[in-house]
Parts: sequence; C-alpha cells; structure tokens
Amino acid sequence: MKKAFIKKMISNQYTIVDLETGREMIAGARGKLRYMRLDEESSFNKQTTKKTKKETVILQISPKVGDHVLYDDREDQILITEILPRKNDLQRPDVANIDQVLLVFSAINPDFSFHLLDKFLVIMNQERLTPVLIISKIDLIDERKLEQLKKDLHYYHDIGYEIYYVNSKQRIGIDVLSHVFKNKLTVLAGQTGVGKSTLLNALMPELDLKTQEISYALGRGKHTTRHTELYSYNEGYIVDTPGFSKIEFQIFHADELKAFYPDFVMHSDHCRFKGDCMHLSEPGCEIKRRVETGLIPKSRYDIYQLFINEIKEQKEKY
Ligand SMILES: Nc1nc2c(ncn2[C@@H]2O[C@H](COP(=O)(O)OP(=O)(O)O)[C@@H](O)[C@H]2O)c(=O)[nH]1
Ligand SMILES: [Mg+2]
Ligand SMILES: [Zn+2]
Repeated sequence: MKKAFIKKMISNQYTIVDLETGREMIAGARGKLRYMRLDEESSFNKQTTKKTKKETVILQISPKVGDHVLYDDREDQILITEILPRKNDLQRPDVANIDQVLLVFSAINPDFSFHLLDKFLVIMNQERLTPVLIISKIDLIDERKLEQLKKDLHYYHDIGYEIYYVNSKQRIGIDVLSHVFKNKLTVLAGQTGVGKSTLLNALMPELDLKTQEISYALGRGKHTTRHTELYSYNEGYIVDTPGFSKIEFQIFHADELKAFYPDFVMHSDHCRFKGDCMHLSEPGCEIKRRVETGLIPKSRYDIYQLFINEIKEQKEKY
C-alpha cells in the first residue's frame, strides 16, 4: 500500500499527495466509513468514550484533511483504504494532525486580555497542540503601552512560548514570521476581529483570489457542502478556516487544571504535597511562594484561581 497525505476535501472527494513522490491525485474513500484499530494513546479514544481508553478498539471514521492514509491505485479509481493514527484531531476546523496553532491576539481593538490568553493556552495544552503567539495591530497602540505589553508577555517567552508582533496591514513583522510555517501544518485561532484574515492575506497575497474561486466553484446555496483545504506555504500548510474563536474549557474537575500550566508543573515537586498540591491554600506551596516573590506574575496566578472557580461552578450546574 502507498502512503499519502490529505490536502483537500470537498464532500467525499479528496485531494491526496503521495508522501514519497509528491504526486497529487483525486481519491475517493471506499464505503462511507473507515475501520481503524486504536491504542490507548490514540486521539480517537478521547473523543469516543472514556471507558474505551485502556482497550484497543475498532471504530468507523471518515478520512479528513491532514490525515495520513494508505491508498490503492490499482483500479481505475484511486481509493483511500486506511487512516493512519492521528496525533490530534480538531472538529472546527475539521483537520487532523495539526503541528501548531497560531494564536492571534490584537494589542488593541479588541483589547489584549491575559484572561483569554491563559484560557487559550490551557486548552492548547489539553489538546496537545503547540501554540505560537501573534500580537497584531501593534500600529494602533502607543509605543509606551506596547513596551509594557511586551514586558508583561516576556514571562510567556521565558516559559517557552514563541511570540511575534505584527502589523498585518503594512506587512510589518510578517517576514520574520514566515519560517514558523516550515514543514508544519498550521491553523490560525483567535477572537473575531483580531486580524486573522488580514494576517493570512499578508502572508499569502494570492489567497484572496483563491477563496473567491472556491466559493464560486461550490456555487451558491450549497452551504452544507463539506469543504476544507490546506494552502501550501513555505514548505508547510496552513488551514483555510480559522478555529477556536469562542472557547470553553473541557475540564470538569478543578484539580486537573494545574497540569496545563507548564510553569506550575515545572516547580510543583517543591510543593509540600508535590503532585497533589492545587496551589490554592495548601501549606508549603512553592507556586504561591513564587507568586509572592514575583517569579510568577500575580495576574497569571489570579486568573488561575478564577478558572478554578469557573470549573467548580460549571460542575455545580450539572
Ligand atoms: N491597523 C491594523 N489593522 C488591522 C491589523 N490586522 C487587522 N486589522 C483590521 O482589523 C479588522 C479585523 O481584521 P480581520 O482580519 O477581519 O479579523 P478576523 O476576524 O480575525 O479575521 C479589519 O478591519 C482589519 O483591517 C493590523 O495589524 N493593523
Ligand atoms: Mg476572518
Ligand atoms: Zn503548590
């Protein structure tokens, strides 16, 4: 069997790229659903049912954009026969095997929010996605405020997040960003109005045209057609539709939250209760000590406490 990567899907028609030769082909999928053996680590398991987690199961699923697949080209029609295990799996956009998410925040308009940033970062961590932070509209904020924002965000750089500052309208900061996409499958995410489309257009000026061609080809009144496409960019791919504009936690127990703070995890061995410490009111908490001495920004810790309360309240609703 030959291996390929799914680049585009319109209804049940797939554009696949052979992983060895790079040849692009149109393929169908045999029957409507694929069967797939799963192991404990598989991302499919997470979606289906928590109870199957420890077992190997067989499921029926459809191929989607981003999938690595096996295909059969011996007949006149090329057919996808098997989906290889996914490393992650998003629903909106409907794409598998994402390497990174460009989290776009505007410096202003809408205002930058650390609350939203931390929420996105928790979710990225939970979904095992790698975020890259983009701060847009730096031309709309005065220099002093921008310097302060950069200072406040430096902590995030120190704990391992890449951060870029852009003015997409004048294409400032765009060139230094382009290496980020190399050999990766990237999706853009962020609130409405932060500048995702403008950024995409700054990266790929030809994209505008492409988007128009597609809506023309699909015709009007066919809004239910499933369509997802990846754009080739700098030896990588960018997903055409943005994801995560509105976000909610999928965390139901408050004690799960701490695991999604890499800066807390890194030091929790020094808490008296080690891995059991929720860093709230436990004695001998290293995280609280670090907040008090300014090693962890107080605002980040305050937002952590807010999230803990949000999760608890959400639980009470059920
Ligand atoms: N001045 C300035 N305006 C921007 C920038 N990025 C986006 N915009 C404007 O912000 C508005 C929303 O941008 P858009 O790309 O549609 O946001 P999206 O909803 O995230 O796709 C538009 O009017 C853009 O022209 C930027 O870097 N600088
Ligand atoms: Mg947009
Ligand atoms: Zn602690």
